[in-house]
Amino acid sequence: MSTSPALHLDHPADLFKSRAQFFRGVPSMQFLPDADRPEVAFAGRSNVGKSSLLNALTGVKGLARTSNTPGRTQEMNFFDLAGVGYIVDLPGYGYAKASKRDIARWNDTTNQYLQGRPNLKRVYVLIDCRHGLKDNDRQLMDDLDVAAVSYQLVLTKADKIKSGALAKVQAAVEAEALKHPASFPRVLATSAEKPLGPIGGMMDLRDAVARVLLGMGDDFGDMFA
Ligand SMILES: Nc1nc2c(ncn2[C@@H]2O[C@H](COP(=O)(O)OP(=O)(O)OP(=O)(O)O)[C@@H](O)[C@H]2O)c(=O)[nH]1
Ligand SMILES: [Mg+2]
Repeated sequence: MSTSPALHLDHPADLFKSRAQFFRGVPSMQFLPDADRPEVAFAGRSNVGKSSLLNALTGVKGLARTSNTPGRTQEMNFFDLAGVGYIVDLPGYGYAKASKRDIARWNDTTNQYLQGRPNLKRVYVLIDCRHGLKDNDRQLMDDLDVAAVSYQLVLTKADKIKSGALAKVQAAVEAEALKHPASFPRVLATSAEKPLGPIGGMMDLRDAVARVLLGMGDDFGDMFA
């Protein structure tokens, strides 16, 4: 497949053979890097597993800071992948005990970013498979619909429930995704703990993210497979 001379990839997901690197923590819009390359962002409720998924996705342990304490990620953290694009780990929303200041920060900075970033090619909206969609997830989906920012829903922590229950949640979330114009119809199920198992879903996510960053368009062929 064709890429820049420095990159020889047999498959899009091979992009992840390059080691992702921390690029910059961004507390407010003025610190954003130039919008000179494609970018994808990971959004979701606090503690849903955004930072863990990013570590599993890139295969770089400790790249994004994870924690049992909700609200761990407080800035937008930018990671560079092979100079091709940025992957952004966003602060979580919906943490009941967050201070007013933190909530305001999410609302202002992260919303501004999500709705006004020209090179933001896709948002991955993470949903804990044990809880399904919550109202604040739906709010984000509505906002992204209005801003016409394309997004895909990704179930996290798939190792925590049985496969039958997972399939049910996946079907329910997929049914809801179909009603949102900017949402992908297909919902991925992932686990950061068991990334290579049958429920790991990591190869699908790697393929999806790499295609977006490489500007290859989506593999609609197996979208409903
Ligand atoms: N079993 C299991 N635990 C997970 C998985 N992903 C994340 N966790 C755990 O969930 C907790 C939260 O993970 P984080 O990755 O820090 O979540 P986050 O969404 O980045 O959280 P904030 O930055 O606070 O918004 C940690 O204790 C993780 O170890 C998973 O796939 N399986
Ligand atoms: Mg985090």
